[in-house]
Amino acid sequence: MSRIVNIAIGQLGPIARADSRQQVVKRLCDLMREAHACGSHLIVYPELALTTFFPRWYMESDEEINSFFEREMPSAATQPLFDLSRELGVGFYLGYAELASEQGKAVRYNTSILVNRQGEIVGKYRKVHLPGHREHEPWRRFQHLEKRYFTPGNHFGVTHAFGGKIGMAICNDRRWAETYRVMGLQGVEMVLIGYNTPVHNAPAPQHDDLSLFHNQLSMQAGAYQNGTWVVGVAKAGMEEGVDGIGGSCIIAPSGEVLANCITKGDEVAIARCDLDFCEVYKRTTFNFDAHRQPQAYGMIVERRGEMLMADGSGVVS
Ligand code: CDV
Repeated sequence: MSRIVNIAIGQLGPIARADSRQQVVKRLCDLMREAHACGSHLIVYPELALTTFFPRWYMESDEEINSFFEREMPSAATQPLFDLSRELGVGFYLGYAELASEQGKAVRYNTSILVNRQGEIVGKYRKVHLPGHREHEPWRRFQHLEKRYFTPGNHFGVTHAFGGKIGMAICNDRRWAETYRVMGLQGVEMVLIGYNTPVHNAPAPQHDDLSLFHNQLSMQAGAYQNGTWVVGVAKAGMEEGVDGIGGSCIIAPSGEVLANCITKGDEVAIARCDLDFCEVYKRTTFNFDAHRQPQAYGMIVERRGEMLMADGSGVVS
């Protein structure tokens, strides 16, 4: 079986609050057709790719909040994307807001799915690292209320698909070494990541100029240190008054960027990815079995925050 996966970035430009699911799905279908014309097997769309990035607004009404969520997948509105996937033989990663029902209770997740070339869902991931805050913080230029609107997921899994081991993460997850390493320990060969990242970081505006650098730095480190391909895909541009970074790219296990978008609008960029290229990293520098020292890493799972040092420095979590 071929170990080459032709990957397409399906970067989106802004989605307005007033845009319907049907309008957005049409844009996703257009990108899929373009990816297919370029010979792609799999197209990767951004985080929360069916609506505007609604956590920028403080809302209290369940009805209003739930209007941004999907109760089923596929739904009537998203079925055309699944139909096109089957027709063209192009799989996809799609981020969306999921309204799940657990023991009769509604639970909201920031979710992504992996769909194979037959248009079937073969993997689901729920965002683990939810950034931002829970309550209204009027001092910010815009809100980032992911902690209010979503429950965190608790698992980084890997799916056997596209001839290899495929992992998923969502936006803020890409900044955390643990995200990649937990999947690296499952032999991941390609990590798919959709994101919405405002250029302006309210708690640390001095980082604004470094937004694109930090985006690429995190994904390149994750790729190299785990010998895996990484595909990062933005929803970019000026959306409802908030500027989002672009910088969508495909990174090889060497840490090198193989392809990237050059706009902040709807754009396809492609790369031919050989999953066997992971092997030389996984069997040498990052041969986990030969070189990792897990007995020295206990703190990673024993505690969440930095510990207070004997001299009183550090942070008490
Ligand atoms: N959607 C995100 O998770 N965004 C965060 C921002 C808030 C920093 C990110 O890590 O890109």
